[in-house]
Amino acid sequence: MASFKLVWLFCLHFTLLERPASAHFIVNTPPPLGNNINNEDIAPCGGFTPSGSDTLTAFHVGGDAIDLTTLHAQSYFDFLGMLGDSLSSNWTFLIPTVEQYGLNGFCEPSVEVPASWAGSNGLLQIIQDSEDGVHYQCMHVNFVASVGSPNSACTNSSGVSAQFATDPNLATVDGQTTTAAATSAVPKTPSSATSSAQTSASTSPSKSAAVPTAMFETFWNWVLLIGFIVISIALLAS
Ligand SMILES: [Cu+2]
Repeated sequence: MASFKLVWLFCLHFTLLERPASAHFIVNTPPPLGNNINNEDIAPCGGFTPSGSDTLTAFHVGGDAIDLTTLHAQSYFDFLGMLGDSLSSNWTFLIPTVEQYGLNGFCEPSVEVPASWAGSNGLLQIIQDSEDGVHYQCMHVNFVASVGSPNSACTNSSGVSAQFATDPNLATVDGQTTTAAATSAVPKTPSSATSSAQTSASTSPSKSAAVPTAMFETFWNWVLLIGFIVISIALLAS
């Protein structure tokens, strides 16, 4: 019986303490400031701070590709940008909120920023709202004139789809005051969204506090945890 207890505690240890960190989303192009799955809930840039020594990636104001890998079967994404890297000015919404389905590759092939940004450095920000919270990533870029050439690496994995939608939770998180523009007359697949209607939609530059990472993401994780505890107590008391 004692050896069984040991084996049980060994399993318990790996189940509760060594669980792999839950993953959220990864930015492939343009390269993000950094990617740390454990800090991805920290606004505004997933725990990273832009600096003057960052390597900047050219981003065409007339439309350029943003290539993601998402590890959630369903989530909402907001795409924002700002001039400079002080994080003190307002973020500008680049396209309406996107609701996305399916795992792995997700491509926004042509995201536009205001034409007047050409020639300046700035930041792009992506916010994901998924079942386990709100996650952030930023990219440090230099905005350049004209339209980017299509990026062949930026593709949707099979089964991936997306549409413009309204997410009340994201609207609260990022201070988006109107969702009307996001729901009318938008293409089924957001590929060449206009940016004019969505610029300067943010009235509140402050982000709400980051949502703490949930150790146990779903109901079934809780069931598993409680089951382990009950059985462990019964074993140890026997
Ligand atoms: Cu996640």
